[in-house]
Amino acid sequence: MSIRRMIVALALTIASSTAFAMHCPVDMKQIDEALAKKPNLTSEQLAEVKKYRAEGEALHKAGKHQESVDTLAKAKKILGIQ
Ligand SMILES: [Cu+2]
Repeated sequence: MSIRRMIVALALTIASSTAFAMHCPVDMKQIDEALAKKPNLTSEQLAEVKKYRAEGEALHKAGKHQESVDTLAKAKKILGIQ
């Protein structure tokens, strides 16, 4: 692999990880906003949403942004976001 290709590959890796890093807080904010509106969920669903929300935040802080986005997506699905 040439130096030039390595630099391009590195730049793409940084760009994509930054995109994920930006995505988790947006998802967390959407979940918090939905929760603040007192969604019409069962207590089981609410517990699940809160569990995924907490897991997502922990994964985000651990730098596992893809896992975080996937976990937060489960919470969003229960809340009916998007
Ligand atoms: Cu993240």
